[in-house]
Amino acid sequence: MGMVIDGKWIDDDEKFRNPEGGAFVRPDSIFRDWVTADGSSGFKAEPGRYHLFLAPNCPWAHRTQLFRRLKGLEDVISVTLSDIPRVTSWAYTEGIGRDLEPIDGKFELHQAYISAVPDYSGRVTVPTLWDKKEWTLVNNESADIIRMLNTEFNEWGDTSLDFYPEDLRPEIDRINEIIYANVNNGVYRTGFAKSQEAYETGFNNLFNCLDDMDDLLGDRRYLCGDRVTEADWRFYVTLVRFDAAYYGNFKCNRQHIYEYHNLSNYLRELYQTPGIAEITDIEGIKNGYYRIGAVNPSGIVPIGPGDLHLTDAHDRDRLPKAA
Ligand SMILES: N[C@@H](CCC(=O)N[C@@H](CS)C(=O)NCC(=O)O)C(=O)O
Repeated sequence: MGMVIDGKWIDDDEKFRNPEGGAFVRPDSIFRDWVTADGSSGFKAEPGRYHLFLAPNCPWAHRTQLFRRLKGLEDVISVTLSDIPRVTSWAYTEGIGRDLEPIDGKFELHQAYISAVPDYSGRVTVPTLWDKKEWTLVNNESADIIRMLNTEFNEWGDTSLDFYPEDLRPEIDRINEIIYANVNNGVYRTGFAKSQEAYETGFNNLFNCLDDMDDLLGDRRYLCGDRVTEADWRFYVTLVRFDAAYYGNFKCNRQHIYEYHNLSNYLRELYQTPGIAEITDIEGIKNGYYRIGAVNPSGIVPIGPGDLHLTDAHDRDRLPKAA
C-alpha cells in the first residue's frame, strides 16, 4: 500500500504496519484537531475555508460525503474525489492551489500530509479535512469529521437535522461500537485476513452481527429507534458496498444483504433518501475494491452482480418514524 516515512513516500511499508496473528489491524488516525463554531479550537467553522479529500470507493470517506450532503453544506465545504488510479497515495487530476497542485498531471494526497508536517511518518488516508486558510491538515478521522459536520457548521447547514441527538447518545455510541468492530471494520478483518483462523473469526463475527441487526430492524425503523441517526449512516456505507464488493472481493459470502429481509428493506430506504443515490457510486465502489492488489492481484473487475434492487419499493413504512 505504501506510506510516508520521515516526509518521504515509501512503497514497501510491510515492516511499518503491524499485523497480529494474521488479523488486519487498522491503525488509529493521527490528525485529530476539531473545527468549532466559535473557533475556540483554533479552527473556526467558516464557509469556503475547508476542503475534504475523498475517494469514491472508501466507506470512511463516504460517511463525510453523506453528512455534507444531508446537512446542506455543499457550498460551504469543497470536495475532491480521487479520480485516477493510485500509483502511490490517493490521486486526483485536480489540486487545490499552492503546493497542492498536480505534478506531471497528478496531485497525490501525500503531498498534503508532507505540506502540513514536513517530517510526517504515517499513513495517508481518506477522508482528509484540510484548512485552506491556515494551510494545514485538521483531521483525518471520519468519525470526528461527521460530528463536526453535524453541528459545527449549523450557521449554514440544516439545523433541523441532528444525527447525534443528546437523548440518544448512549444508544448511538453502543450501536456504533458493535457495528464498527464487526461490520464496518469487520469486512476488512475478513477480507485482509492472512490466516484461515483470522478469516473465519472475522466472517463469523460479521454475519452474527448482521443477523442481530436484521432482528433489531424487524421492529425498529432505524438502529436507535424511530429517528435516523449517525449510527444508520455509518452502517449504510458498509451495507451499500456489501453485495457489490465485500461479498466477492472480501470473501464475505455466507449471504448477500438482499437475502436479509429487514436489512435489505432498511438499506433501500436509506439509499432512497433524497440526494443519497447520487452520491453512492456503485461502479466506483466495485472498481476501487477489485483493484486492491493485495486481495485481487489480476485487478479484474467482475461484471456482476447486476441489479442490486436499491430502487425497488421498501416496506419500512410499516414501522413508526418520528415526525
Ligand atoms: N479511521 C479512518 C480510516 C480511514 C481509512 O483507512 N481509509 C482508507 C481508504 S478506505 C485509506 O485511505 N487507506 C490508505 C492506507 O491505509 O494507506 C477513518 O474512519 O477516517
